[in-house]
Amino acid sequence: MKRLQLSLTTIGVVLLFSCGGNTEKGQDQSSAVENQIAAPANLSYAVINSYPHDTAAFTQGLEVYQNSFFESTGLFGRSSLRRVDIQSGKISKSKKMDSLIFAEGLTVYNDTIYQLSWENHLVFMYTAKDFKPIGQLPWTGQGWGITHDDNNLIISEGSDKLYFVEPQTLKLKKIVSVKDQYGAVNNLNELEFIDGYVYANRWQYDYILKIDPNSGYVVGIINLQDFLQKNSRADLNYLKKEGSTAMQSGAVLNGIAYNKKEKTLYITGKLWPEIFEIRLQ
Ligand SMILES: [Ca+2]
Repeated sequence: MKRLQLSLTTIGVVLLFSCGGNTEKGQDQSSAVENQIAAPANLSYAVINSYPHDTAAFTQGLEVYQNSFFESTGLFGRSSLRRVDIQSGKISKSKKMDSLIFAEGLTVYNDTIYQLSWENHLVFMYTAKDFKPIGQLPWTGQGWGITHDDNNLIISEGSDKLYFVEPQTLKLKKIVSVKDQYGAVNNLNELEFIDGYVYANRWQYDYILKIDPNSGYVVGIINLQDFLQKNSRADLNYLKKEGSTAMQSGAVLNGIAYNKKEKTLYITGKLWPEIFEIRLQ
């Protein structure tokens, strides 16, 4: 009955405005389309490999640069910047942060490492080659995740917003609001830019979102529910140890890096024992 009433109302509106060139019916439909975002496609994948990962690494950012992982780890007193051998998981270079810094995401742009901090309102910059500090820039919001496209750094701060900023100055160029068919999608965390799309972990959710950076629409979803339990070869009992960081903060999914050559994704989580390589199908 309700549907019938709505239909009659719509007909009335159409009749009322049908004299105009651009009819109210047309406008009505277009605004409806704007508000109706299609449900994201379920992106299937195959797990093709796994590599050891430091279970003390509270992973906040992961990226591949010159055939190594570059990783940022968080927590006060435990934050670090690392270069890690992909196959062995061995740390080949590392820099410990000041104990008052809680490090977050990282990206490498033009041979410069950009490392976020959570509530310190600073972005740290280092040479990618030898981790030599080359400056720091103020950032007003929280820092969660960071990646880059050809011209911009792209930063998340735990909300539904992606901030596109100028790399040299962090000057804001645009803000993209991320949404799906249900509305705003918050808690955007670690990021990776892949073939024109932003992929994002959502804090405390077992999936990775594929986001169109122009519309902000979530166009795809990689479902990773119970992924670690299903795929790990390690003993995961340490994650259940009462009072541990893993129990308190959650050893949640939070790491996405892209292998351009193989077109595969590396995914991991905070304190996870492995980094998994997956290929989207
Ligand atoms: Ca990343």
